[in-house]
Amino acid sequence: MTNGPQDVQDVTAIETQEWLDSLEWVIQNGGPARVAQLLRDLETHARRKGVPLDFTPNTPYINTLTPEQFTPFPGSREIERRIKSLVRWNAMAMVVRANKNSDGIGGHISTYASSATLYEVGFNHFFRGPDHPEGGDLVFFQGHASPGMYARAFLEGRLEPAHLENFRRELAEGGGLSSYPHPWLMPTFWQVPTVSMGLGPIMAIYQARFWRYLEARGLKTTTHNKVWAFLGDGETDEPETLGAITLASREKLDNLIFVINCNLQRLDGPVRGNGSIIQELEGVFRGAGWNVIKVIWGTEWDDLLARDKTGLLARRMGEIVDGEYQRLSVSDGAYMRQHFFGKYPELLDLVKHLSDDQLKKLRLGGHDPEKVYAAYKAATESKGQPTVVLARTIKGYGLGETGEGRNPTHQQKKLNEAEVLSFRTRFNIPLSDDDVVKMPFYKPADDSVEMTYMKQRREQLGGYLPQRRTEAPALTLSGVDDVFAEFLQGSDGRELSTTMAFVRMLTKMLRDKEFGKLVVPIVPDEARTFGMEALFRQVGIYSAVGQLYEPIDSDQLLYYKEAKDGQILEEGINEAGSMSSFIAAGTAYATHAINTIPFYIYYSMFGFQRVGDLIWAAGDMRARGFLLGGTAGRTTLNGEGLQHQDGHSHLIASSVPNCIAYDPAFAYEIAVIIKEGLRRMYRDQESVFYYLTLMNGNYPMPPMPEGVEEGILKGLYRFQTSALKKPKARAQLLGSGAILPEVLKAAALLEKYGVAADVWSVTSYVELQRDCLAVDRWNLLHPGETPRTSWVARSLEGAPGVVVAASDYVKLLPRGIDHHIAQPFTALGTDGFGRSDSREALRDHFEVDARHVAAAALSVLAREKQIDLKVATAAFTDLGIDPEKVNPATA
Ligand SMILES: Cc1ncc(C[n+]2csc(CCOP(=O)(O)OP(=O)(O)O)c2C)c(N)n1
Ligand SMILES: [Mg+2]
Repeated sequence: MTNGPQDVQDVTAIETQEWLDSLEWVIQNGGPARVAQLLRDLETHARRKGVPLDFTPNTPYINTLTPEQFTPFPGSREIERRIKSLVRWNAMAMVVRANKNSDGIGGHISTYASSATLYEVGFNHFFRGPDHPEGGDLVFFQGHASPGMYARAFLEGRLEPAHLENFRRELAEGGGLSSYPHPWLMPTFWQVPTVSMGLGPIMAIYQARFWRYLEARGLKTTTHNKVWAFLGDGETDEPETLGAITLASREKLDNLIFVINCNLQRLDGPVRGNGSIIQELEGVFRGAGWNVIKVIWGTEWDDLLARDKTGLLARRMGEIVDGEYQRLSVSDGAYMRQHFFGKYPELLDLVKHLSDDQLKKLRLGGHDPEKVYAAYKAATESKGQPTVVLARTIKGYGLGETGEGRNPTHQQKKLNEAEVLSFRTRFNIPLSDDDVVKMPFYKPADDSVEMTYMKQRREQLGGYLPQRRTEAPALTLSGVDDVFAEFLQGSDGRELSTTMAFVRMLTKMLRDKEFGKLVVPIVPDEARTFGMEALFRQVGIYSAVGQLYEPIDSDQLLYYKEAKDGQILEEGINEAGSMSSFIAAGTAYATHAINTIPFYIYYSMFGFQRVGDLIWAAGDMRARGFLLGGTAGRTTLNGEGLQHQDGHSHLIASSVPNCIAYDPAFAYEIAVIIKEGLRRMYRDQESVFYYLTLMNGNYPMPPMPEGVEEGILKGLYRFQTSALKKPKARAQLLGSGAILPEVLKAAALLEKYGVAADVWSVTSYVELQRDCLAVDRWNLLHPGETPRTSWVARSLEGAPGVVVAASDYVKLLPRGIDHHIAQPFTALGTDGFGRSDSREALRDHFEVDARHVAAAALSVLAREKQIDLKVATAAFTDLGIDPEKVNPATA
């Protein structure tokens, strides 16, 4: 008997077949759970015997759901196809017309062209509107697919042709449509801004988690509602897109569905020309614990896969890289036969009964409503896991030779006559050759089958989407004066920081009968930094599962308490996630008609500059709430150095139009500001949000002087008037935040040189500057009328002497108001990278300590000849000011 290679092959084949037969027997008799268990046991056994097994998070490059697992499509395929074609037409016409009317105005055709089926199946069967008896869903639409949403809203009768005509021309007469989803610009339409890639996905994850929080806290039942996030495959390269996906699985967010439009292309070219974005994403999401549903192939492929007994077709499908798929998806049947099936004779055989034309018509999964329907159905029924649907589509689907699947298709804004005609024919739009080239918007009669069907579907699903409502009842805030009263009294000489004062306020707010339960404290692993650990015990940290362990500090009063109804969102070291929670909580008044009040406290340096784009999105989304930049100030945060000491967040804050920013120095200022913020946002329902910097320098908190509330809110008031008798000269010192105590010391120093200095507290350069700019503008537009004056100018009018401003922020902040200060003026600030050192050393380095403030006043007074130059130079020596010192701005 020989034992040659052929025999080995035969034996291997027989052995394989025996194993497969056994498995088949278990599949038939034991069911899927038993099969899975058996395979796990086999794997464990092999590993224990030291067999190295490859780790693969991937499944073959075929649909996740088998044809048997498909639920029959419940709608009318034919009517839905016609509706979809009409949406496609109007979306395309809108962009093309806009660019004809106004060359270069932009817009996107190819993204929606690739995702029309993904959206239409959602609209007709899944997305729940706000009037659904079980509540509505929230859909994050892919930003540059907006033409499709507008086109649908037009067919639904929610937008007029004039709106579509003015796509991207919002300033046109009668208004227009914003390029992308912007609730700020279209506050009754768009709910979430999505076009900054990556922000939609991360916001969606935290949104879904916040819904759980609302339910756990007894504020709203959200059990039946879903958060849908539509994103591009290119968009998944943004770290924000994938950076928080493990939170979704850890929290078992089965109320969250991602739909990734895998058209394999981004703006410049293929997302993964030399690889497979679908397989890559499958691995990432499965590895992170998500339910992954791949929708790659359309129904036409089912028969081929069923007849492919050896798995060769599935193998071939997995061999091809995306760059080649991009070509295959738009090539003709002959090319497919040769290049796709032709690799293996068996596969050629498999498709020999199909003509080239039939091969060309083998659809992809994302363009097949039945496949998409089945995927969404499975996604909505997922238990205990979030779901991602990876749907394969063709970018620019239906746009003809120059658009479909081509690399420049993302930027395509125009179609030539032949392309328009063929689009019309392909999608069966009832327009004649003559009409069609004029690209009219087209809407069938209201009582047509399509319009009736469309409306009925939306009625049954609870109304139109997107649709933004603001029905949250206003809060009365009747107890708010009591909450804050104690902070107006001062601390009786006791030294404390503004952070401590704020935390005490937060503690009191949490106890308020009306709004205490609505307060949402958010921290990114910094609660101890801010002295907030007492709140752990008091209100608990939210955890979907409660506390499954006995905390190590359980014997202590202030232990780390996690609870199902915990109120604090402890986000871990994750400013982007925390900001997404802030947005979810800050917009719940619109999403859920609940006025939750977020207080997000973080290291101020990791706010505006780190997650500035999310803060911008919060502004766009009309979020309300309080951002608290803790450990703020370039010189006030002892020792931390260049990466932690913030001297510019207020500058960036000033660029967000509805962000009201304060740099308060005293507890009573914070009390007045937060009280006003609560009133404006939750009683008067204004779409603004607040930013306050908080410091950890300790000093006594004075009682509030009479009549300063208006000044605190406007940004400037006189805190102290000099009592110096017969002064030689006078100065007005403006101090803010942590530097105000230095300025008070400077005022005392100046008296020694015969200068009487009044001290002003500047709570907000941002607000002062906005007022100045508004006044400037009015005066410009009304040259013939009595000029208006700003709060700064009115406040400082007649105040004698020179003005010196000092803050722990860059000089540009006070410089933003200097044209409204009539007196000689100079600004001190903390421009430059800084150093790790003590507060004292840093304030010397940046020239913002009491000595430098006093010296600056004397310098300006000398230059203005209000004091003798000798007095100033002597003072420089006295105070130890080195005029040749290194410039901190460039050091
Ligand atoms: C943060 C950010 N960077 C860049 C862009 C510009 N941009 C808009 S769409 C796009 C390509 C999108 O590709 P993909 O996510 O695959 O979406 P598709 O259009 O293919 O569906 C780019 C780069 C943006 N909007 N946001
Ligand atoms: Mg793409």
